[in-house]
Amino acid sequence: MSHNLFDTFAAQMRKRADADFITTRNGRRYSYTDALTQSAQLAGALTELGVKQGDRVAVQVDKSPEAILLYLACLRIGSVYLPLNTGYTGDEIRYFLNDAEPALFVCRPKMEEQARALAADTGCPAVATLGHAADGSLMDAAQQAAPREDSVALEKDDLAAILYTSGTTGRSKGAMLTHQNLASNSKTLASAWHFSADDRLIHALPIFHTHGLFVACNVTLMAGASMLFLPKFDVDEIFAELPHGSVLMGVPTFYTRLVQDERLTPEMTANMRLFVSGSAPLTSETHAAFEAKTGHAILERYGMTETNMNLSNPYEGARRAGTVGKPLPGVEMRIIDRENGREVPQGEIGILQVRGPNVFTGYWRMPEKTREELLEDGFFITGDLAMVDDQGYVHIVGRDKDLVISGGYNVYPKEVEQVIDELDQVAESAVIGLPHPDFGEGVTAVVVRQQGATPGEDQLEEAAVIEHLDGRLAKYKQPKRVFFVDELPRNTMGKVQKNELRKRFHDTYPST
Ligand code: MLC
Ligand code: AMP
Repeated sequence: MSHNLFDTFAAQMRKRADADFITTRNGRRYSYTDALTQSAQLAGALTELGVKQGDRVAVQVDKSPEAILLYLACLRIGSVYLPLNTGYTGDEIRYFLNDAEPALFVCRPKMEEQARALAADTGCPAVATLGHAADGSLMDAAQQAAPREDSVALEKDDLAAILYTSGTTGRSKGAMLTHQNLASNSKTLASAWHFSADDRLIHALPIFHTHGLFVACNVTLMAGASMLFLPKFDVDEIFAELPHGSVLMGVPTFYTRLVQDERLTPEMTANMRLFVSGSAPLTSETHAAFEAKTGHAILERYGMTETNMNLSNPYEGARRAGTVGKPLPGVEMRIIDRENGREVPQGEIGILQVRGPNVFTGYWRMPEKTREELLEDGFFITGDLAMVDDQGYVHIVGRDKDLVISGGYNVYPKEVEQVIDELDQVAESAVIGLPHPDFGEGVTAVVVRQQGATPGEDQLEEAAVIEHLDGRLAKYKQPKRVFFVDELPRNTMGKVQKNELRKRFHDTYPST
């Protein structure tokens, strides 16, 4: 029996043949039959471009239905889908191409020249383009290609995708996700959240991360439901679609923006059956305000790139604010005391570890990193601090890892610090996350100037630091503010005390 995830989806696609799979606000529509035929055409194009089973296909394209068809085409031929944030700069992309050695790099038409140069530098043999209006050389090739109606037979542990997550050392790690990882999690979620063919998901997330790609699209495919694709989150477009949708999935910033709008009412959301939040903590205040304004309790769940979704509040039963619910069926969890490595008693805080068919197989070509985080008994160390309350609900109370989550995007301080430290006038820097009313946490840099730099015209200022980062790091990683201090606070071991900095600059981004 083949474990190709495409086959599971294809069974639904054939059943739901004429039904909408993806529609857009400007009138584009792909039925499930279209998804079958066009993914076969794209699979044909991939084959003609030289992509084989096991090859990586790096994809940095704008959000479009065709990008999802490309993902399906990759599954069909057993190649490994490798989506990249559209915000990544050339330097960032170079790293991923070098590391993953893809057989093909699919880019936006306007980036073709730069992409070809990067591909040449990194030894990537082929480049194709895909635009948001179904344009580009990949779509041309798909029209001419002999379709591949088949799907290759695969084992459970064959890779379906590699998603890069930033690393604490500043080097991004490619999380290897198998067909089984994705299949098991999407089945579990579709059932836990009562997805059916009648659902219409309002899709406003980016499609290069777990949330918008796997949670949203795989669950839709698993249920034979349909999705309305919005290019990005836009409050007006959400309100235009809420009366016609049934489910919305979002990061907390979606909900903090929606609750501030007077259009959010029970009538506006009367057609909706479910609002899901994840990727970052949803505050109890936002949960309560949303419920007060709509009558809907947001369902908060917890996941990671490496594991897909692990914990969820219940569909039926209390969805408790400030908690991420309980382990999903098939997922095991334990909370470990960092000092003695033992499980903590209920009610105490420790490091959350998870195990299950959803958990990845390791980091691409990083066996040591894999061993550090994925234990021999199969448990994965999430790096999040958690506590189970007396009703069995899990609270994520903090992070044991030096990570900032801004608007649902992860930013590893080390990566930003390294680029700031390249400046001659910088002695050292520390990047921290501070409470931010819109993004949850705001990336903030605290910089020590080189000694000898005297106040005056040449002195390094905030704008020059930001300017240096611009073009080197994706916009969302760039600090919203930069502060200068004479020295960084350190503990007796010489380690920078980021907690002290977080206290000192706590009120940098006041709520308005
Ligand atoms: C945009 N900007 C951000 C930002 N998004 N800055 C910090 N953090 C972010 N997340 C920048 C813009 O470039 C712009 O800069 C300025 O901030 C204001 O932009 P905006 O117009 O307000 O942003 P918007 O386009 O509305 O985007 C905000 C957002 C978006 C929250 C809607 O970031 C988003 O869709 N986030 C979702 C991320 C996600 O999918 N995470 C899932 C990861 S998977 P300037 O200077 O040009 O004005 C995962 C696992 C799991 O975590 O459990 O799900
Ligand atoms: P990523 O590496 O982008 O997949 O991000 C995973 C991280 O997002 C987790 O380790 C958590 O720190 C965080 N996260 C995801 N969902 C939640 C949630 N509901 N509450 C708090 N943190 C979350």
